[in-house]
Amino acid sequence: MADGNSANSEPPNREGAWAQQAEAELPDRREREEIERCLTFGLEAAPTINDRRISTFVRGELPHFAGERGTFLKCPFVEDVSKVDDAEVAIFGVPLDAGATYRPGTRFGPQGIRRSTNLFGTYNYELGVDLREQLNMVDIGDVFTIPGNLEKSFDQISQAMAHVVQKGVMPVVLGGDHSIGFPTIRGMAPYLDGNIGIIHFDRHVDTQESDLDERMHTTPWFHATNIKNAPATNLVQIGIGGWQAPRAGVKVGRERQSTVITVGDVERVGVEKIAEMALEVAWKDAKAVYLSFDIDVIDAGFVPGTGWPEPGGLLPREALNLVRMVSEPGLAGIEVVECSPPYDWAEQTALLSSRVILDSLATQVRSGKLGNKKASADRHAWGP
Ligand SMILES: [Mn+2]
Repeated sequence: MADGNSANSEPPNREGAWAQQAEAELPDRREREEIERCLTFGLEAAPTINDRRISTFVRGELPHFAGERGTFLKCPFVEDVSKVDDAEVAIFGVPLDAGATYRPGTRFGPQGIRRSTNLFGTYNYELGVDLREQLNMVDIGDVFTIPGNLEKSFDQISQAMAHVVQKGVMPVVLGGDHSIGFPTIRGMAPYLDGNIGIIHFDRHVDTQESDLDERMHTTPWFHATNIKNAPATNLVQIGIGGWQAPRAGVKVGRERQSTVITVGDVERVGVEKIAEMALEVAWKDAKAVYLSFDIDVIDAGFVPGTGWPEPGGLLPREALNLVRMVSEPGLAGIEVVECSPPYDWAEQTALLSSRVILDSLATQVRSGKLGNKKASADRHAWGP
């Protein structure tokens, strides 16, 4: 366009322009605290270093290639989980692949997802959110799962979930294979005084009763929707389709009236309408909504590191758009599952897994559903 600079060519509601201004309103207190801590604990830098915010030993966010803390986004670690209630959001890993029926490796999912966050800062341009400044989020480490025993692992997962939810903290779960969808819901359901809706992103329905004679990662929603306050009528499944859909699961979905949305539906109807529809189903007479995101919902070309890659899935930007839209009214919890680092290369499956969590949390901060709880204990903390 020859006339690119005239006022007439400015598109309405240009996000780029809004975000450029929004950054000016963000606080920087937590960043300043971090730099101070780096200098105290990591020693002041050598005299030739001009930027005096740099320390001798890495103790903070920078540089991104070093100083791995083993937490999600290098956020504060809380060792004593009895004190998790000082946080608003608690991240924890569920390293499990006993429920995988094809490629294993999701026991390394939490490790891979956390490591991938080394590439990200705490600020997102389009959303105008800085998590370090605005969200009191902690990492509480991993659940002690029992390799080779699904049911014992489920009990550990439900207990961990119940602990966090009971403390009034929002859980964010780094999976693990998708069998964990049942014990996570089972852990939180008793603490909600009403129904819970589930927004489930996946290429697979995961609604059959058993697979290979056990409650594998193809079965979570059969068992979760047997829980009284987690009815299948509040289960909406987005991205379903392809050649990996067991007919037994389809039958159960039909009988229990889950709502299935295919990739073709997303393409034809558009992400905005689909998000509206998903929210309507999930929130109908429900008290809370949970997001269960299987990374294999994204086209296999983008997510090689997963248990059952299925070509023809969502594009990353469609998926992230949908995640942001369904997160806006607030969520009771999030799980991202099926990231298998041994099959991942260049970390792209882990990076996308992290983005789902980051974009959802930041959207909830922006819509005012998160970002309201201050840390009160005397600890290294993020947020207001
Ligand atoms: Mn799947």
